[in-house]
Amino acid sequence: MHKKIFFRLYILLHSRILNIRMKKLLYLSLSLPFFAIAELKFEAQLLHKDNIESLAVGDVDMDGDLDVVAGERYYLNPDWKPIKFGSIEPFGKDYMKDNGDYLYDVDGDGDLDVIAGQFTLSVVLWFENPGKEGLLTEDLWLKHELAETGYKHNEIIFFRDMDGDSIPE
Ligand SMILES: [Ca+2]
Ligand SMILES: [Ca+2]
Ligand SMILES: [Ca+2]
Ligand SMILES: [Ca+2]
Repeated sequence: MHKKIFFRLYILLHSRILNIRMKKLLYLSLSLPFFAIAELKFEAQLLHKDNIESLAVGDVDMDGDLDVVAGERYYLNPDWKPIKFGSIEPFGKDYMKDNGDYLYDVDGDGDLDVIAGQFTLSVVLWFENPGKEGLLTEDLWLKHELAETGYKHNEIIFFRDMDGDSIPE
């Protein structure tokens, strides 16, 4: 299948139907993504092993690249070392009380904080990002209560714009 597409593309690029500019445009818009997709391969790598079921991706240290947050720890790109920023109680033998993480600048100071839902606690918590300099100490982040749900069994947490004002709830 790929050979057929490649052959047709090759014919079109070498035909007189298209002028040079159109050929260049076609080459850039079609062939590069085609080769990129054909070569795209993923390799799984272990960052850390625990019972957390949540994960969020964002630029935690504001250095321009994407980092990972999962449960009690964050992992900064590019060394991905696990750094503990909060404590989460276990829930049963195989779970922890955290049931969903989202990165959002809760306090509006420019850095991404962590919003964390809880299985058996009625609160939604948020952890305050100490900022680029503060992250260097690798201390635990300040924990705050974001919302009281009134329920002691919350299966999952979603962070979506419910009323269309571009601000998630
Ligand atoms: Ca980063
Ligand atoms: Ca913030
Ligand atoms: Ca902050
Ligand atoms: Ca909203």
